[in-house]
Amino acid sequence: MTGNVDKIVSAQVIVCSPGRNFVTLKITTDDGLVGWGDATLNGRELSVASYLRDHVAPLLIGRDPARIEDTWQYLYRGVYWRRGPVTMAAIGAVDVALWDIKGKVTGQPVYQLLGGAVRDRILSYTHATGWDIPALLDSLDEKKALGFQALRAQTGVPGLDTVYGVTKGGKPYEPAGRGAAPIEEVWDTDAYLRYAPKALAAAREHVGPELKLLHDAHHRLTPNQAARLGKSLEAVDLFWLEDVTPAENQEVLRHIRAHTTVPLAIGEVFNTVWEFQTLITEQLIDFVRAAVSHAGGISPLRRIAALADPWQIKLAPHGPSDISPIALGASTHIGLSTPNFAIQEYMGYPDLTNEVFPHSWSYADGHLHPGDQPGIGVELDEALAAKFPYEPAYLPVARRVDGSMTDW
Ligand code: EZ4
Ligand code: CO
Repeated sequence: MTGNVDKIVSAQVIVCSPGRNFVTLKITTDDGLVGWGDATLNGRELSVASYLRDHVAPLLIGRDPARIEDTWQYLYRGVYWRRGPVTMAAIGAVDVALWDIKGKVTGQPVYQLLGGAVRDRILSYTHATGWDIPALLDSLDEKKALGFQALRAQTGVPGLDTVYGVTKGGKPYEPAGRGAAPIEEVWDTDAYLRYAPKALAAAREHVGPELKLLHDAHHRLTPNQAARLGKSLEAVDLFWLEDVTPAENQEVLRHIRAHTTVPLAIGEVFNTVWEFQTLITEQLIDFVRAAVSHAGGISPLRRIAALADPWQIKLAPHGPSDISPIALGASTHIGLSTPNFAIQEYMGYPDLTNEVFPHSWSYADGHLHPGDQPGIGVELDEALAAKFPYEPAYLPVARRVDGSMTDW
């Protein structure tokens, strides 16, 4: 080590809304290197921006950008008030930005610094969505034609006007709605349970045995409803059934596991290894769905994957449109270099988002690759981003037919 240690000289937060809101962290070193991180938290963007601007950026100035792990520990252990989505999204942006800088310092893509590629390309899945079964089957065909070999299938439910994961009229699905307050949806789990098995059976019959089919129940079932749904879907041979129950109570997963072999995927709303500990060590899930940004960055997501590996549980990072192309890029470096990685969610981005975040990662034939640019390989076009200022937007909320609130 020479005496000439590099230092962080600025940490700026940029909130932009090219079609949807994104929070981006830009860390600059005194050598003029720039690292980018994603701090987007859907519907709570400004809270993470404030956490970073008001409480993290001042602490980063003067720190050595090479000390990624020490900075992570400092921001996690060093603040007393640890965990939670806002905190961890903020720390995640710092971690990814520092890995980006380390890649640029060494001239290596980040996956090389993580041990190098263990696979040639990263299996990805995207969303097929149709308001009714014929529309779902058309959507499956359309996504298959783009090369996808794994597809999440979601349909509308007769009697309901709005359903998670589904659009009417073939529009791309984007859960957050612009406006000063969340859209209120009416949800009926019984109606869903009457229809979803039919729709998924029709989807399997349509696509044949090989295509991987996934489904997201989005936290809406009781343990017993989940167990029954899992049993009824066994012949569909799902790649996974996601977020069957609200995951705060993890004990209920034991009941579900005892009754069905449908593979379970959980964890997009989790943000530390501690929320996965029981699920992993009791083998209550098959796939960890944490997002690189929301789980605190590359460093802790690799630790979660390492914990999962001996239980033969695989990493399948969250990758919806509310994860910016920076976090998606970071996720592809993990996917390429982590042995127990399974699949990356890839909803894709509108053209404008791809222009605002130029990136080296690419999609081809159902797979992603991070590219070989030093660092993460994604940046923000600040001049273009400035043309799209923040607009209030929220995820919907859901009420039961009697008007009471339920899980969205
Ligand atoms: O609802 O990203 O598996 N993917 C998902 C997503 C989440 C949104 C919430 O911001 O469940 O569509
Ligand atoms: Co999900």
